[in-house]
Amino acid sequence: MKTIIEPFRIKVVEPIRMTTREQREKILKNAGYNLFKISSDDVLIDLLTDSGTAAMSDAQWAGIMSGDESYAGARSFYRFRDKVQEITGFKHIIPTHQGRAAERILFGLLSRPGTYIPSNTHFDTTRANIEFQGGSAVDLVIPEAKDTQSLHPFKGNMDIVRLENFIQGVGADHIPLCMLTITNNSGGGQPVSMENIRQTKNVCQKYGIPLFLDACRFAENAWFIKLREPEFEHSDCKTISREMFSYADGCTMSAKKDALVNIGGFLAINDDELAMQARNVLIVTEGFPTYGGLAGRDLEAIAQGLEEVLHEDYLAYRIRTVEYIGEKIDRDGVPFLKPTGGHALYLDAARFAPHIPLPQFPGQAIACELYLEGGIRSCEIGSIMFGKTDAKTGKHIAPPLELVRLAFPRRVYTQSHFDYVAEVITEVYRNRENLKGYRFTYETPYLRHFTAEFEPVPS
Ligand code: P61
Repeated sequence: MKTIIEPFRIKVVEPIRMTTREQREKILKNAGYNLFKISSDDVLIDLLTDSGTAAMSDAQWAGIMSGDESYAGARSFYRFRDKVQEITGFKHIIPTHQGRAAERILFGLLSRPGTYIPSNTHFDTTRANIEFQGGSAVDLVIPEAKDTQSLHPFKGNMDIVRLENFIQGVGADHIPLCMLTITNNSGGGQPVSMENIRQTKNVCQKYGIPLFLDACRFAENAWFIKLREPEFEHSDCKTISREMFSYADGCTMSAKKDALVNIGGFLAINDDELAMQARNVLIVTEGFPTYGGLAGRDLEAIAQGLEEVLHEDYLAYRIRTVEYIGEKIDRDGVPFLKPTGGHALYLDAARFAPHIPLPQFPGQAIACELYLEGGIRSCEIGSIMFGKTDAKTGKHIAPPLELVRLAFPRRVYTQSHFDYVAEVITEVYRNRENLKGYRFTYETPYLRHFTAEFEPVPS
C-alpha cells in the first residue's frame, strides 16, 4: 500500500516559533504550570485541542466572502440548514455559537434536580451543563473502555445492560433524555458502532426516552463504522451518517470539530414543542433563530465544511495520521490508549509515570514536560479535568482513566510535524523517572482545568 498523503495543497502558511528550553521554563512557571494560560506564540506545535483549530479550505474562505449578513432569513442560514438536514434528517435546526451553547439550551430545558442523563461518556462541558441545572450526568460506557490496552473496535459503545438496569433503577420518568457521544472524546476518541446505536435506541424507545447524539465528531465515527463494521464496508460516509442520526431524536453539535470551522454549533431537534422552547431561549440569549450567535459567513463556512468532512480521502488521511503516530511511539514502548482513536493520541499517564500518585496529577507532569522538551502543547484529561475531592474526607476521587491528550487540528500539521511530536514523546518517556508531581495553588468549582494554577511538588 502506498503512503496515505495529506489530500490538499498548502496555499497560506503561518510561521511557528521555536523557543529554548530555558525560555519555556520561565513561560510555564509564569503560567502557573497551566498550559491553557500560555500564549500560543510560545507554542511550537499546538495539540491542546482539535476544536476550532481547523484550516479552512479555499471554498470555505470563499463562503466567508459570500456570507449573507441579513438579520433575518439570510440565505446563508438556509444553506446551512439544508446541509445539516441533508446529513442529519432532523426537523428543527437551531444555530448556536458553539457546542456548549446548544448544551446549555437543551439542558436548561430538560435537566433539573432529581433527573438523570445517561450517556456512554459525557464530555466535561456536557456534564457541567447538566450539573449546573441540578441534574446528574451518568456515564455507562462498556467496561473495555476503561482498559487502555483492550483492542475492542468500538470502545465508545454504551453498555446496553447497564443502561437498561439503570433506567429500571431510577425510573424512566426521571430520565428526560439519553445521550451518545460520537466519537467518545473523554474515552479516547473511540467510536460507537451502528449496532450499538441501534441497541441504545431500542432500549430508549422501550422506555419512551428520547435519544440525543453529541455529534461533534460524527464523520470520524462514520469512518470507523465503515472500516470496522462489515455491514458498512461498501457504504459511503454520508449514508452511514444519515443512518446514525436516523436513530436519534436530536443532537448537539460543536461545529468546531467535524464541520471544519473555527466557531459555531447547532442544536437539532425533531420534537416541535421542545424546538419552540429552545428557540425562545435562543432568542433571549444567543440571537434570532436564523443566525443564533453566528455571522452569516460562519453559517456558510459550516455548510461547506460539513460537505468536505465526509470526503473519504480526507477521513482516510485523518484517521491514518493518529494511527501513524501511535505505531511510531509503540515501537519505543510508550504506553498509550489503544486502538488509536479519531482525533487525538491519548498517552496513558498512569502507566507512563506510575511513580507519581494520582492526586499529584501524573498527566499534568507529562503535559508540562512535553512542553518543556519540545514546545508541544497537550491537554491533561484525567484527575485535573474529571477528578473530584470528596467533600467529607477531603480525599481525591480519580476518574477511570488518567490520560494526556494530543489532539490533532484538522488539515493543519504535516507528517514531519508528527514525526517530531513522536520524537519528543519518546524522549520524555525515556526520562520519565525525572517527572515530578504537581499540586493546586488555585482552583475553581466548574471546569477548573481552564483557570487552575499549580506548583511542582518538592521531592
Ligand atoms: C475539546 F479542555 N471539546 O475536545 P464547544 N462535546 C464534545 C466535545 O469534545 C466538546 C463539546 C461538546 C473540546 C473543546 C474543549 O474543558 C474543555 O464548541 C464531545 O467547545 O462548546 C468540546 O463544544 C463542547 C476543551 C471544551 C476543553 C472543554 O478540546
